[in-house]
Amino acid sequence: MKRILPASLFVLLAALPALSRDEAITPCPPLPTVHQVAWQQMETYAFVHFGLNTFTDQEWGYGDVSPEVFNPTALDCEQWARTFVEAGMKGVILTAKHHDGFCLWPTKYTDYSIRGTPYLDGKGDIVGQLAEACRKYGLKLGLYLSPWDRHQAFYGTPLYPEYYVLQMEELLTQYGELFEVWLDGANGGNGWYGGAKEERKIDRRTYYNYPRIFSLVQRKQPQAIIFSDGGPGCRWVGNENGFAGATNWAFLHSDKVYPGYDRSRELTSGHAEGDAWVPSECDVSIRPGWFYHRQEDDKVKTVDQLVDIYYRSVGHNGTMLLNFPVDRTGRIHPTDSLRAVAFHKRIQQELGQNLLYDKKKPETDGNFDTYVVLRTGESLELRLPRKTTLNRLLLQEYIPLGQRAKIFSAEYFDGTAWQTIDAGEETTTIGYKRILRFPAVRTRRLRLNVLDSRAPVLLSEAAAYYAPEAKKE
Ligand code: FUL
Repeated sequence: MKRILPASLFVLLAALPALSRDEAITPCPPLPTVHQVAWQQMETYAFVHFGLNTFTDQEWGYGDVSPEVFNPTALDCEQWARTFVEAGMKGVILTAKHHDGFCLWPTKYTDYSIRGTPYLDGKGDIVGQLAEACRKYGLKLGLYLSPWDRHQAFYGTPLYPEYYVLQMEELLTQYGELFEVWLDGANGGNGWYGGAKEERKIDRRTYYNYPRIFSLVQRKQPQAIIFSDGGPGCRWVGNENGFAGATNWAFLHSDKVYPGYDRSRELTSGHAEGDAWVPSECDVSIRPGWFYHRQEDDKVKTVDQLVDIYYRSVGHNGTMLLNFPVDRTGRIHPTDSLRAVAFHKRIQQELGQNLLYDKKKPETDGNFDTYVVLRTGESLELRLPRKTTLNRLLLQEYIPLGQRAKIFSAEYFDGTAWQTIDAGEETTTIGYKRILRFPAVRTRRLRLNVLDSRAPVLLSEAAAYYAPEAKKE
């Protein structure tokens, strides 16, 4: 075991030819970009599904609904932004266009947009309004542009990918900085298609010319993370419940997964031997549906459910993308916003104070950039100032140099012997963040054992907490 302080200094020293590079800090590929690390550190951010479906009570509009139905009476993007900030979220991704093809911004390329609605006499721009609210409240903005379009007559022909790339360019150039671009995997099938009302099949791998889309995003918004089933920036986690696997690699085999990939179960844990850094994003809606339905007003997820999702997304080396179905007034329903804020308060209570905090030790100083090096077979003892009751253990690897831990165990000393902490799930990967929940133990000593790893583990943070028993709602 070796203590390293601080990581950035060592990287600098390692670059000097006179000094031999420390074996432990040799990067272990695949590696994230600086943008992927910054994205992962956001941890939780919001999703908004809003559009014609909101007014027709649908989840997947067919593409035939008149924009006239879209008329929110009290639309307020600042109310959304305030809710997200109070819920501890760092950004928001909006469905600029869902599968029905309706556009929430005044695109030049179709009339099937906000311009055709009674809202502000067709002069509105909801992407623009949200971008402004985000700037005001310090949130990052991301946009969802559905590849599948059930409205356009030319969907399925060579023209549509040209239309799609032009729309993408509008979104990438008119609304300031974007942190994420969301490319949904659902596509091809029946739709209105300009009145043809038929089934259209496309080749999900080749039809949209994704390499061109990716390089456009890269050119116009180099910091934006591209989401799809297979990345390249981040990947779908393989379910819409918000859960990543306890074993969760930030890697994929780059040539294998593409938008619309149907072996989704692989995405829950990633590919242990993958060659590309494509971390998981866990998307889930605060209600059963993605769009607003009044009959779901009493089906908003409870604080307990949201907290569980947090531990199984952020606590499983993923990010948590929580969807808010904006209602017909154009606001987030009060039940949803109160729940989200209460969820954040609970997480702050549970993970508020690191009982191991010691500013002299790189693994407990609260600084992500300092770490301790642990080789396979090595252990790290973590001492508490006094006998303390604990039921959470949080671990972080210094991922800029790779994800390394393959199997670990955590133990506590009961006064006589070391006992294994039983988190009720496998203790395999750590990654950017791993949080174990376990029945309370009372101890002065904890121990982390690295049982197998791809390279020495760079343990950036270890934190222990006592989360008070949650009251049932
Ligand atoms: C899915 C879509 O089909 C849903 O409507 C929703 O947008 C969800 C986030 O992704 O693939």
